[in-house]
Amino acid sequence: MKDPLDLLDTSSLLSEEERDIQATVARFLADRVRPHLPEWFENAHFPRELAPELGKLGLLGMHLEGYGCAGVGAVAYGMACLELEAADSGLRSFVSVQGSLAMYSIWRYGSPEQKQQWLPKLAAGEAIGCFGLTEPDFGSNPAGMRTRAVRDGGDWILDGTKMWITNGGLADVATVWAGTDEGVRGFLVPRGTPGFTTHDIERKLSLRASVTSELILQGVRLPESARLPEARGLGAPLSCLNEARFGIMFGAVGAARDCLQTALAYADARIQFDRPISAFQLTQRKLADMAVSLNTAMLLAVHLGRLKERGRIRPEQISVGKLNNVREAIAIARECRTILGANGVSLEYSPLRHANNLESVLTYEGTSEIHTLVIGQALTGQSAYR
Ligand code: TGC
Ligand code: FAD
Repeated sequence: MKDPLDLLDTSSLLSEEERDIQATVARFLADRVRPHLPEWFENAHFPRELAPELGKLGLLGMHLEGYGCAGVGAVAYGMACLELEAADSGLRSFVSVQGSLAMYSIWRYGSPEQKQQWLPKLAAGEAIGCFGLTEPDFGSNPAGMRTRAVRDGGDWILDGTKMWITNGGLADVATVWAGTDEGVRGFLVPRGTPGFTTHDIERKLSLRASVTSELILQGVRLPESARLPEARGLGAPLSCLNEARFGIMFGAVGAARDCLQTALAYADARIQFDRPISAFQLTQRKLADMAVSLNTAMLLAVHLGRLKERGRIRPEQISVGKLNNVREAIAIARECRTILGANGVSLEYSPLRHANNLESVLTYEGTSEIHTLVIGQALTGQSAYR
């Protein structure tokens, strides 16, 4: 059946394989996840047992080649993110952090032994990874990080704190970025390493169905074999962010689509002044404006996905996608909430849950201000961060 929200037939831009992947993910979520989302959100619960199921579906590190990863194209990966975030941003975040940050950092910068040790388990969801870049005093400006790694004979000693780390409290292995005398370096810190503890952040109003933690490193001794040998400088963690930001650009479209589907159905069923509220011009204006934004966000995502598949995407183009699509998605989620009236503030309906989640998405992986400045720098040649 034709989807009325796909005004521009954007689905015709997808291959059969991409549509199949999208449909498989959507079916899994409908059966296994959607019925539980309000409860998970309310109880601030991420079901760890989902990890092997996501692994079995091939969703963990799905755009990476080898080591049990599915090796699909960028748009197929994006469509999986879209469906995951149509359910809940917390779920997409789990998959993004596992595949695009934790696994990608090892896949791109790890030694053959590190790849063999971690990637197959992470791809299967038998192990969970996290990625620690942000610190309490350094979020948008990771160059200032205080976490230090100092050589001690053949070993390294790490000290510092990472903050707001998705999957931190669940992770079997953390990719931790630290300053050294030679610049920023990455380290793999297994759970249980003496001196390494995590502390989950509570009372979040956003991304509640996701674990977010503080990582504390106090005199953590690691062998040289725990260092990611190919990662040199801040460019290494920033290159991992490109991967995750790419998935978010598609994910945000999914959250927006779910809100708009909910609002459209509600507007059709809800009668006021003896008419469905969908028959009022003011409601139709909201719906039409949102459908235009949704479709243009989707076009942008697919276009950038095709550039990525050709190996031609640039960081500032990913910033355009992340900035636009998250900004549009949060505006859509809030507007849909208004169409639901009082029911819009209930967890029985998804728009306000999505809007609250998107507050985090607007901030993490580079705030909207940082992406604006990335684009500004690409336009003018001038860096305005400092
Ligand atoms: P700058 O001097 O511009 O760059 C330092 C080096 O990095 C290179 N570089 C990049 N390389 C690859 N991809 C990119 N996007 C890159 N951006 C910069 C650059 O060429 C340079 O290389 P080299 O060889 O010359 O040393 O760095 P800066 O200190 O001026 O900062 C630039 C800025 C502000 C854009 C950057 O710091 C930034 O992106 N800040 C935002 C931080 C951020 O996004 N943190 C996210 C943490 S992870 C997370 O939020 C996970 S959320 C959970 C989920 O994903 O679901
Ligand atoms: P700040 O950098 O302090 O920014 C505060 C405000 O100042 C923002 O509006 C910002 O745009 C603005 N600002 C900062 N600098 C400038 C400037 N130069 N010009 C104009 N405005 C500026 N991090 C990880 O490393 N790993 C994770 O897995 C992870 N998961 C997260 C999960 C959640 C739920 C959240 C909320 C965050 C997560 N983060 C993670 C952290 C996230 O990346 C940071 O929150 C983000 O980079 C912003 O940093 P900050 O919160 O310290 O804000």
